[in-house]
Amino acid sequence: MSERKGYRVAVVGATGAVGQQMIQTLENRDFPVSELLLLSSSRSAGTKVNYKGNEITVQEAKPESFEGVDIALFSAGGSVSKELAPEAVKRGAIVVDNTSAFRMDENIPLVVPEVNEADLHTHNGIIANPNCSTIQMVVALEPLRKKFGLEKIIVSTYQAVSGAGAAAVQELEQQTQAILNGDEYEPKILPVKSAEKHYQIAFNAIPQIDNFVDNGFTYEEMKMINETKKIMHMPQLHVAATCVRLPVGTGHSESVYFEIGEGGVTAADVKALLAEAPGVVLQDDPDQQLYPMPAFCVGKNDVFVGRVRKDLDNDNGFHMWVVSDNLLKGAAWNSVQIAESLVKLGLVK
Ligand code: NAP
Ligand code: 3JN
Repeated sequence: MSERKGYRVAVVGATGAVGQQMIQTLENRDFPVSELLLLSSSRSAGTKVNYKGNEITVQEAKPESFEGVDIALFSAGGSVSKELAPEAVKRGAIVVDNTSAFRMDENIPLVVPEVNEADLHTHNGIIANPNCSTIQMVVALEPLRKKFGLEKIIVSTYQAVSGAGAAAVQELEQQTQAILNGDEYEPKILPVKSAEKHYQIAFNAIPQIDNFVDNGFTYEEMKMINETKKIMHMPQLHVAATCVRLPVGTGHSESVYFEIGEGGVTAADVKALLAEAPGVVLQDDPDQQLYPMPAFCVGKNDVFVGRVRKDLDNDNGFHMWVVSDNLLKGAAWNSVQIAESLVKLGLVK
């Protein structure tokens, strides 16, 4: 990285599931931080958080908090981003926003560095970080798109509860314990806290992530569809998604069917490309029962791919299984990686 000595970095949503991972990722990557400002709502202002052996007191996020901040990583929900990200930019900060608030705004780049790092050059102060399910899928598909072209994607997700925040993780743990003990329990968070009905997640699978759009898809599914087209600059790409919540703590899995632009390509060709792809680890050996699983991806920044097969009926069609830590590559690591790219490209003032 070509960089100055350090940047004043703010993490907004510092006490949340994603915010905590952002702080840990800044530390693990040894990101050049001269000062770290941790922001949350008034509820957890005053909480102490450890960073590189020092205790930092969390403060309430306000417009003035961003005076002198160089880089602000936002992960406190869309309404907070809509209100405070422009305030941060007004004060000279560059914002990496992990919410859906600006993702589909045509003036705001939506970036996964392995796919479209160059889009960072077009930023006007805010860069959007895609949805976790989108990120891991496009990292695995991009090398194939580049070499063979890409025409169609049909994806089914198997998503971990940590994607729905710290309260959802607690709900899975407490409900599992209650069911094993034969105790009463009342689901309150999943599938969507604000929805009318809540369902048991322990020992279950819920085919609803976020609320429903009036076309029968959910918002999570529409995020995967629209964000993929924007990141790949392919408005004509055919994409369909079904998103399902599973009783897994961390690590989203995806079954991805895709059709490339040419015939005659073999599964071995696809695996050879994935073995060399940036950010991808190929784990694919049926003879050795080698394939990615979420429990073994937790804490890792990579996207793990396995079960690569050629479709039996379509010469252009392939299937693969894609797993990643949704809080890292899906959120915190992709955001910090964007910040690293901004520094590398000389785009931070
Ligand atoms: P979480 O565990 O519930 O944490 C929410 C965080 O936001 C907490 O730090 C909370 O502070 C803070 N917050 C809430 N209201 C605030 C306000 N008015 N002002 C300032 N801070 C406020 O949620 P999470 O799982 O970390 O997710 C946070 C957000 O990240 C989500 O809403 C979503 O937009 C985004 N996200 C993105 C992805 C992705 O796919 N890229 C994945 C998950 C989440 P307190 O402790 O004070 O309440
Ligand atoms: O449920 C998941 O696994 C991912 C959830 C992401 C999420 C949760 C609440 C609000 C988002 C997101 O990043 O798309 C948002 C949002 O910002 O819309």
